Amino acid sequence: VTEELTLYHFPRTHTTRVRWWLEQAGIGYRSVPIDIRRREQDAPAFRALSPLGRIPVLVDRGQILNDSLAICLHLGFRFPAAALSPAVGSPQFADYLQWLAFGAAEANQAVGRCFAAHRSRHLGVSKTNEAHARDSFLQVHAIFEAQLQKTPFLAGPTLTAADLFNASVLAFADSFGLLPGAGIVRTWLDGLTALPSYARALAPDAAPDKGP
Ligand SMILES: N[C@@H](CCC(=O)N[C@@H](CS)C(=O)NCC(=O)O)C(=O)O
Repeated sequence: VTEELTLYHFPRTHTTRVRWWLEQAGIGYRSVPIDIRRREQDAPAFRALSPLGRIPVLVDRGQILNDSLAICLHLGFRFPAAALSPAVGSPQFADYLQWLAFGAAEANQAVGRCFAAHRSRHLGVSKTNEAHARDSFLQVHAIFEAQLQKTPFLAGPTLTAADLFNASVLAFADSFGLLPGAGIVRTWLDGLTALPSYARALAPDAAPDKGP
């Protein structure tokens, strides 16, 4: 385990994108589950790390990072040998930044709006709101389809953290039936979620240091 890294996380949240990064790269970390259903994020000690009480948080040699996009970018610079981040300044690096930002903002927001509508269905959310949310997701989905028709991975010929990040968002969309069942996005997502690192990232308390 890399004792320098501590990850505060919980399965099936924004944490997955970060844990997937570490698991795919084979980098050990101290793992601290924060059960947000039990509101463990409200503990003063945790609020000191994340004032809004949000996960994930990564503490790296005392440096606190409390946003999943910032953490993924940081890890790319910190562990270049993991090769999940293209060479800085290359055209692929620009694509990688573009797709990471797209995942953190546009895709995340579209899926989040659909999830909110889905979850409050029984409360009588207006059909118009739900349809609007679905439309914005379908636009985002079409952008992924178009890109993956051009390149095998979002930022070009090789897997990058932009794939893991966006696949986490889309796997969440899939978990409540939002993702279309066919298409190139589905094939790309199925390939990524079949990676052993994905199962490890979702395990209730991944402890890569424990060994067999
Ligand atoms: N910008 C943050 C947002 C993180 C976020 O929304 N985390 C949610 C779980 S997916 C959370 O911690 N919710 C608990 C709360 O807000 O009390 C990131 O992506 O890291």
